[in-house]
Amino acid sequence: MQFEATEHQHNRYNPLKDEWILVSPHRCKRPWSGQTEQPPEETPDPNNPLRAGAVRANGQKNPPYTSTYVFPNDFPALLERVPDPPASEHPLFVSAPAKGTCRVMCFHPDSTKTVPLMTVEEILAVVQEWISQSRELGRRYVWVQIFENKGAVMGCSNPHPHCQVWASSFLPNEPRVKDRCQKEYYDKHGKAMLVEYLEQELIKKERIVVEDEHWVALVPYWASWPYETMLLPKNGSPQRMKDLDEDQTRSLAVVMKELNTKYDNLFNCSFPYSMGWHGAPTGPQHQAGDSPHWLLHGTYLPPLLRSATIKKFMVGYEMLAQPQRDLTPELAADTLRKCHAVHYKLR
Ligand code: H2U
Repeated sequence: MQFEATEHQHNRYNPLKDEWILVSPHRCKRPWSGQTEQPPEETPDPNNPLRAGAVRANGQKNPPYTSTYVFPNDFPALLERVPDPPASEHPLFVSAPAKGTCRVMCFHPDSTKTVPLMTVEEILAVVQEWISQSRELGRRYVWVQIFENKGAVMGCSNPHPHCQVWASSFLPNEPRVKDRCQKEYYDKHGKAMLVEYLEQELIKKERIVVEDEHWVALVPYWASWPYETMLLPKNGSPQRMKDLDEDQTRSLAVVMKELNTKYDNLFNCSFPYSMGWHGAPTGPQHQAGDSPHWLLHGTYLPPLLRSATIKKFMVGYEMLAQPQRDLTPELAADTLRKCHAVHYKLR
């Protein structure tokens, strides 16, 4: 019997995280059936605290903002001024200092305007604010994590379009592993892993969902979530968000709108996900261009599997062994690529 990636189970290697993913395509021989039952619409609370002019939990009033609006998280997981833990006395009981700051960033004054329903200009304002936040906080902190939790299924507390920015004095696990893996690849091959990866993907054209002159949105070869995608810049190898030029910034807004439109059209719902950005570490120890092993990239991690209400659970085998998926990344990319380019609410 000849091996067929669309038929036969196999492991795929994720070189960014030094992890394996089990792909079991024989479990879903039938392609996606087009099931689109309606999920409950997430109607924004008219008194939601992220709205322009709303009074937040700490009693402060938001200004009547008209574009993006950033404020300090009223319940921050990281504070700037706290005492350090004592030196560890045993190698199995190690603690380390953790300092930082947490901010909330509203994308738009209108609570119903999610990214795919925003104009390119409005999304551009979001991207510009991301660049400005990472530039400012990156002067002081080694890591600035921009992330968006979207949808109740992802634990998002508020449907108002927003993301969070957590800056920390330490390199968290995910970027620490990605830094190590990309460095090892660069030292061995003399080329950034993701630059080489994107070149290969552009030749193979099997997993691309959206593409323009400056950006590619693709389902990574090693994706764990059913419709996971990665946003990769084509030109200039930007290492950090602040390295993006004007054309790349605008193009990112266009590609984000197209990708998010396809996501919403996949199951006719406001597509839930966690997304965020990873680039070279920052802080006073780092200078522009000092991390040629890094390529800035965005990651979308959506949980939905078969419909607006049927999600993939990363439980049992995933928690105790390794991630497993039925749908191949190629089929996921093909299905997303074929989704309508105009949002279902705007047709
Ligand atoms: P989600 O992105 O997970 O929905 O979280 C929204 C954040 O907004 C959450 O971290 C903050 C919460 O602490 N928040 C405030 O800072 N002030 C408020 O009045 C409400 C929510």
